[in-house]
Amino acid sequence: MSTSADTTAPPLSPLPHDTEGLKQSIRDAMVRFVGKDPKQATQRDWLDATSFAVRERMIERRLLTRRQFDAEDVKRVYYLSMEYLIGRMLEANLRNTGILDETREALAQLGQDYDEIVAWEDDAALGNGGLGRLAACILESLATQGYPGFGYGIRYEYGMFRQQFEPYRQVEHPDNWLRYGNPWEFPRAERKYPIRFYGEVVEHHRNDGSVHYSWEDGEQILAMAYDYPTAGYGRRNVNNLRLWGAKATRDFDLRYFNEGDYIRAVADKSQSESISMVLYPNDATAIGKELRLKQEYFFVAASLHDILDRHTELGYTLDDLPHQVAIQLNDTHPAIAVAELMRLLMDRHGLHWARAWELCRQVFAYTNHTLMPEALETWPVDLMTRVLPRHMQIIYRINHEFLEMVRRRFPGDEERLKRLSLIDEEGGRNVRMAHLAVVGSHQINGVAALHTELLKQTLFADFYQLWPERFVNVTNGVTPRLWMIQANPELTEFLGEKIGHDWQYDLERLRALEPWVADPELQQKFQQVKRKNKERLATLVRERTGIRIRTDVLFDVQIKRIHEYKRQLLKLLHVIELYNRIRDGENVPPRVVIFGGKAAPGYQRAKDIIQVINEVADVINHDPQVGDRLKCVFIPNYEVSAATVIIPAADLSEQISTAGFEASGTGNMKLALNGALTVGTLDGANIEIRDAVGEDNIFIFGMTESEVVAHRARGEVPEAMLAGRPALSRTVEMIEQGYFTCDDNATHAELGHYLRHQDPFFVLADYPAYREACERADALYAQPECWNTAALTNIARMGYFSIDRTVRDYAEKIWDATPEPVAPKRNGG
Ligand code: F55
Repeated sequence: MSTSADTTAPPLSPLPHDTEGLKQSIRDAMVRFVGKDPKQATQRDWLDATSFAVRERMIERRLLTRRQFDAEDVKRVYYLSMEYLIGRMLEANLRNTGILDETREALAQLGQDYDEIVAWEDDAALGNGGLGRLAACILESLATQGYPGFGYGIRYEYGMFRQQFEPYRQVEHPDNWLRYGNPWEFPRAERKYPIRFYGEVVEHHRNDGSVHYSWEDGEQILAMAYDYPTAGYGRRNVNNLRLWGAKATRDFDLRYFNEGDYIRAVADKSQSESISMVLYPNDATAIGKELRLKQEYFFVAASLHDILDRHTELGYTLDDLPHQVAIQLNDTHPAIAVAELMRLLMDRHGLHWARAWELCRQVFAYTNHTLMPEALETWPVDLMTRVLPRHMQIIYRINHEFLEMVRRRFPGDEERLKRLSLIDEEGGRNVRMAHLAVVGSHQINGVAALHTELLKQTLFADFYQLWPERFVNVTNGVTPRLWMIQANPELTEFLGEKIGHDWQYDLERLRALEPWVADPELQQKFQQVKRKNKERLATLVRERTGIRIRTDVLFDVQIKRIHEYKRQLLKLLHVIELYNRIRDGENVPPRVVIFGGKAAPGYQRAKDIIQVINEVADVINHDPQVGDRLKCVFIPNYEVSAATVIIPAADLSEQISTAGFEASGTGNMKLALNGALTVGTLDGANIEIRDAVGEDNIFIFGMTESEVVAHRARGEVPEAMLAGRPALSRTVEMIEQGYFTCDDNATHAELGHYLRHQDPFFVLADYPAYREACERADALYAQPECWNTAALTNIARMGYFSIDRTVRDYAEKIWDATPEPVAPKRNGG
């Protein structure tokens, strides 16, 4: 199959990629797009003008990439995700387009400071945490490796909230990231699809006896496409991220206008446009809100409509779908796609159930990111019936056919049927979206080896028994372009001098560093790089918190969403113990402890943890007896752009979740790649990191997953762990007695009580082992040669955790897709 598109002739004459040409483009853009005299321009104006100059060059390559894909018989990969945690786009786009140095120089010649200009850009924070950042890394890698990958998501007008402390408690401020417009997006007014909600299903009986269904009435809104080009690094491939924004339909407006109710019409318009208004800031609990269900269906329906349109526009038939299209579901958030594709294939294209189902299953695959019961999405049958009546019908039919099959394989096993059913009948009837995703997919993957094993043994055990071949592991990864080349330019240069640049495309090549990890000269350089990065971070800390930190001590970093299972409290107990030992006159090795992360606004326990960390930090940081031997900072508003400053400065990476709860983690990979040593539990990808870097180069501690299960079964009171542990007892007492607060004893008392009597994630039980692991870290840090050897060994052995390997795993194990590079690996125009 091929179209007659001319793949060679550029759509327009290519733009120059040298400094002079860029300078000209930036100056032109300032006048033509920003509308300003360069003499009057602000730094934000320069940001916009520069962005326009880059985007011109990207869109050129985007059109060529598209032409090539259309002309060749390539299988396309569609990534459906409610979240993309992208961060700032200018630097990423410059870097991947290969014109960063030239643009820096062009701006300098225009009298502008590049670093100051890029800092004006707001992060695109269209995600909560790991899941959203993974989606962004995957898109970048698809483009870099030349895969025909397309991202679909929602253009939230408000992204992840901005976090402030007032002065200790988290307060959320809206993230109005689009308020000054966005130079990176291409609004596609012609790519608008009507999306229906509510209404009813009408049965049509045909003469041949067959029954057909249509979904009618209800409300319609429009999904309009906004395209964000995504450039590959060192290649000319530019892929597309298509985000949907909600628009009221004209018809909908007219109805009221005709009745003369102008105000009502305008008000309703903004109500229907509210679907894409805001990202739900929850990272670990399902959101049982009607608006959330509508968001999910809205972006899924628009995306599938778009996918099928493109498929048919290219001249393919529905029978070609499995050969041309792979759709990856990023968690269950887009799982309604299974029912939607069935609806489209049957109600719109007239396929029979069996054929439609076959196609569906060959197209979809599902990535699971959590085992935690409270994070598993279920929707009340009543709600689903009201909002998506046809989909509910289809889900019933899918369930019926599925359970019939199970009955044949396991006759008389009613309990099994209940466990497997797409409908949970306990406590009201609810649709289990994970079950819908599993039955509708040909492959289901976990995101780290342990996680996938646990999926098979627990959450999906019954499904695994039915279809063992459908379950695969794809361990997460991170993009070295953002998390090394951009975040750590000095380390990048240092690596370049020693081992060249091949690792940028094939991270396994970092291994070439291994013969030199103990080399004194290399170690000295590495230490200099770390120190510079610490100074960069110290500046950010001073700007954001007013706290001054020294840069000649161990930087101990825990950056991630705040959650009980991630155990920020475990780190806090250690900080308090260090404080006590310093006050007792002990000679404790100096350190700076850095926290960063947001709490879901409705997650009171997480918010209490933030407050108490801030209060403890305040006491410690102002105690003259402590001085600069211990500092504790909670950096407000942790986001991608802050992560790129924090991660390269870290010595110690805290990955201390209760074993069995962190599906994978990806911060663990970013930190180790930048030469931080991990103190961690045997959880998620920590296990694979240990296997890669070697036991001597990581500080593993605490209960294993099976020990956690056994410990829980024993049902001991957490308090019992305090017996014979005077230092830990004192720490807990100080919290519960309000030592660190002048006005909020209640929160502290409550948190102390929680540790003593509930402690659902075994902070107290793991504390002794954790403390001991931290001491091992201190002891190693006291021997710089040994520490640096271990840190450099970590870097050399992190190749496996490249997102490029992850994406190749998906391509081979799940998508059956091959790369289609537009040009050989080389930067430039
Ligand atoms: C977002 C929305 C909802 Cl409703 C539920 C969860 C989330 C979310 O952000 N989850 C998330 O970030 N999960 C994380 O995914 C990472 C990538 O696979 C893992 O590394 C990490 O272990 C997992 O917690």
